Amino acid sequence: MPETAPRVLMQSRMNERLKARVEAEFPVLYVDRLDAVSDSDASSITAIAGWGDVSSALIDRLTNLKVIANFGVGYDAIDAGHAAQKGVMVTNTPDVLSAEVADVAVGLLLNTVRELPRAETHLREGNWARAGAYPLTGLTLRGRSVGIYGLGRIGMEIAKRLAAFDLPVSYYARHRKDVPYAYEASLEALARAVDTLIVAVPGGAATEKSVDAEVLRALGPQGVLINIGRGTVVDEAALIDALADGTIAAAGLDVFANEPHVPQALIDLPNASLLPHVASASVATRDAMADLAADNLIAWLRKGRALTPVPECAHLNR
Ligand code: 8YV
Repeated sequence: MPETAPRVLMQSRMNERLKARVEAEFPVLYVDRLDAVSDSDASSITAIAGWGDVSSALIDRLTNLKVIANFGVGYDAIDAGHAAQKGVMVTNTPDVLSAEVADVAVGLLLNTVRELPRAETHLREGNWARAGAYPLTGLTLRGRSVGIYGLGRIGMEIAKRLAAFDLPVSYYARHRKDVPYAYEASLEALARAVDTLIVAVPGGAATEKSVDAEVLRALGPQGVLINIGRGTVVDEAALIDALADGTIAAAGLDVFANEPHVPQALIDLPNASLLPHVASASVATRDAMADLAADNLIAWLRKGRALTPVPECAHLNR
């Protein structure tokens, strides 16, 4: 049987550079959602680029699929285990965004404890001249001890930055690492040991709602939660309760359980600092992510070798 000619499936709302890079090499079929691909088109698709849910059912429908080049480091929306079983390569974009995301994690922490966005609103709305200085913030970064949940590439970059802020850092991850930071054997133990918890783990079943009511209680009334990982990691309902009743002091969130929908209860809380999933969203970093996703896709389709396969698929590399 002749090889199916490459044809790439992509969501139409996608990074322009990634679109341009892929279009320069292969025909592209744009869809609103990946699972909206019609049965008649399904067998012509050899690659998926960008992001979107890729379930085992979708992988099975795309009978000639060879590669899924994810535009992002987190690939919890893709059933990579199923892809690997079927010999379908999955790639992601590690490293190129780590420093950018870590910068935003620290910025979000400062925004949360020092209320910088609210202070700016105070100025912009004329309240400084009219009503006087912005109130002193009840919280400060000084004297805090920080726990990082997930010490991968992004977690390490965050830890490096916090050291420059003279803050003690400890961590919890599945495995202890050879790093100069204190290790706690469980997430709850980490929350108990610190007053500032930064979530930098991937999403997916293994971490779903792992930051729950008990972990928030362990963090305590001076506690600050920062999440730049995935919204699914935090039990959002428990967090809303904890912020409302003083179980913890404040939270800074760049990611949410059901993006782009953010619960109104969270928006209404004055002690929540909220960003619309922007940690990697600079032109320079998104360009680097687009190039790495495109290079992965091209390398796999043309040479059978991916640059940054996800661990589940690393063995497929020639
Ligand atoms: C992007 C991300 O927002 O890399 C990730 O896992 O969450 C972000 O950098 C996402 O990939 C959408 O483009």
